[in-house]
Amino acid sequence: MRFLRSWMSLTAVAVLSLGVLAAGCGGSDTPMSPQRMEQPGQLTPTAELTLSNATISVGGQTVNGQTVQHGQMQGENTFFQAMLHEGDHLALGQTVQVNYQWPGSGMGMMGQQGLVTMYDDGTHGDWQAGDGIYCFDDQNGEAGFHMHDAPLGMYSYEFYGVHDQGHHSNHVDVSVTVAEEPVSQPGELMLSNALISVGGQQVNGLTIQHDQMQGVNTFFQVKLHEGDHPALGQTVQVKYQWPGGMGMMMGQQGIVTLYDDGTHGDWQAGDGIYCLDDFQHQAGFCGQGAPHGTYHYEFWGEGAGGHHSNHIDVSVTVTNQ
Ligand SMILES: [Ca+2]
Ligand SMILES: [Ca+2]
Repeated sequence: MRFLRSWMSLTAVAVLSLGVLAAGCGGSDTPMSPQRMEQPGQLTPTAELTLSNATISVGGQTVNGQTVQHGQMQGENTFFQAMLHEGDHLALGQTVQVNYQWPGSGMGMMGQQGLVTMYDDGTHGDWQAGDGIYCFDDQNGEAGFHMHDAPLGMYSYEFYGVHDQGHHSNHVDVSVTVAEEPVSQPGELMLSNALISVGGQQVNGLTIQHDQMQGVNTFFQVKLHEGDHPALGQTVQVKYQWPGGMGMMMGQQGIVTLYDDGTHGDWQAGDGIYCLDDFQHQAGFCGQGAPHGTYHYEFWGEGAGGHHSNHIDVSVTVTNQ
């Protein structure tokens, strides 16, 4: 009996859907995309929405999944951006939303939460109207973490597209942690702000396309402190592990050195910021034969007495999708 009832209700739904479809086909005032005109028999009314490239940046630096310090963000806004597709086209005139959840200001307290909308109409910080890239420049610190009174801790963001017919895209989660500027004890080395960039774009934790950075150098940079001063004349090393290539379990691995002496791509000698411009593609992932997959990097500082700083892990994934 239960089976019969559910069968009957299924039939009713099917009849209703056919009715709606027939009405849609018959009405000359119903706007239809060219894609649907070519395939009138398809029951799917619209192509699936796909959200990609969700990024959060501050001052032009992508901070997805990173730990940032209040001091780094002075005078900058939190900027949200994502790309929306409908089938294999850019999704135009739709909506992208971001659910945000701030960290609590006290033990066990829930932080501020809410929803902001991203735009593709040239307003609210959107660079170009109608290109399928939706943006929101959060000047007032509504969802962002750049205001000086924003609490410390982890901020969670959930991006998703909403079609004007009501259905949602996939959801993409991004988190950012806001921390105090690290201070170490006198004599203790402390590493912070490890970053890997390609063509001036920070790529920590990101998935990038092999074609986008072919032949560009991978750039490594990190800050080393000792107490509350920059740590000068020390050594910073990065251990790298490439993904395995075709049929290989383990990829190439090794150690490279970062410099604070104005050589090897270091912008300024003796400022405690250690760099390496990897133009030989020794550790980086931009060389022609660099395999696809996830590259792992472990940064640490070494003092004259051989003692190590904290270690920082950064990964970057390369695809050809
Ligand atoms: Ca746009
Ligand atoms: Ca330097």
